[in-house]
Amino acid sequence: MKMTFRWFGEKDDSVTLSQIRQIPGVSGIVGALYDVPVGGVWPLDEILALKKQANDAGLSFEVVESVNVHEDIKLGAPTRDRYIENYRRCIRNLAKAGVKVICYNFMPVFDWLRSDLAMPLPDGSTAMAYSNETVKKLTPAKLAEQVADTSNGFVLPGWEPDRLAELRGVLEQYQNIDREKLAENLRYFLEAIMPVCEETGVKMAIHPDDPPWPLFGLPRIVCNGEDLEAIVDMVDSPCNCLTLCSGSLGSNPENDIPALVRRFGARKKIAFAHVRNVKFCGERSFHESAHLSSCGSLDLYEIMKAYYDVGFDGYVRPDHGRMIWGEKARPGYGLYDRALGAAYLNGLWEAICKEEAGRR
Ligand SMILES: [Mn+2]
Repeated sequence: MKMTFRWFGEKDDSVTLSQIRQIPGVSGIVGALYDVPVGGVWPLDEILALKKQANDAGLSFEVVESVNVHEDIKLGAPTRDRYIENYRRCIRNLAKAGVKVICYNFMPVFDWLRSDLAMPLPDGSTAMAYSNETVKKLTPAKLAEQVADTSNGFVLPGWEPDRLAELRGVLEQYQNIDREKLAENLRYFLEAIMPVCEETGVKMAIHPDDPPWPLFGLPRIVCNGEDLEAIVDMVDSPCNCLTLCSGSLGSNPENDIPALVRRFGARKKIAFAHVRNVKFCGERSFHESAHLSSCGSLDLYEIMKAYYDVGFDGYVRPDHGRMIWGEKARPGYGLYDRALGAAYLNGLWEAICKEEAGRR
């Protein structure tokens, strides 16, 4: 298991590489180039510069999150082949810089959604939350506005102004896209890029939809075990893998996370693990919580035990954290609570490893 930490770059992150380097057990960053528009090719020199920055700070850079998929690919538009060719070139450039895993998602329009980016918790911290009641009352445009107003001045991934400017037009284009069509477009994309992945050894790791249910009538195809199974079977390749995000999938109590880890871990389909906790607050409603099992609805010990049992040796990150100790940072991406999360996951892992070694 290789513990990593997402980093948004010198310009766009309140957390520094030297702070990340000091979190015990964290060996690398999960990064991206945020200046390249969706659909563009990431320049090799810029990727190498990011890698050098990380390496100079004593951290590896082997995981990218995300190379976003252009909307035309998801829509199956006639222009998609040009964007797919760019994606292939992107994979080649990332491979040249030593990147091993690319996390991506196939969510129409909205990358991820919360109704509240700073819900106060009883201990005085704040966390990102989703209330079905609130979302039902808002239009997509209103929600986008609300996200922009409460993000502490940061532009959130998936909520970039250029993407939101075209919101209405893009939503209209999806009117003729159902689940089957969207899945077919994913298959087309995967079939086109897998040869490059196999040649370069880069694994594509699809992130589940967050939250894992349809929004505003838009189809969603990465919501549960059945969906994940359909995707890994869509194109048979060792590079067609998953980012198993316990928080995203776990927002639906019907998703049994340890069982999913065992099911897909046994097939070596999990390239990247996002491990965090959520607390259910009613039908399609939840808030993110501290990682500790007793703070949320998921059993993090059982999740880590499942990773151990399937011999998981991939990348993991604590994913999101609450905002604690007065920190001002990108919602979900402060230093303190994610560092606590990493330390806790490392603690569970050490205990599980030693317990199991004693048994043999
Ligand atoms: Mn995640």
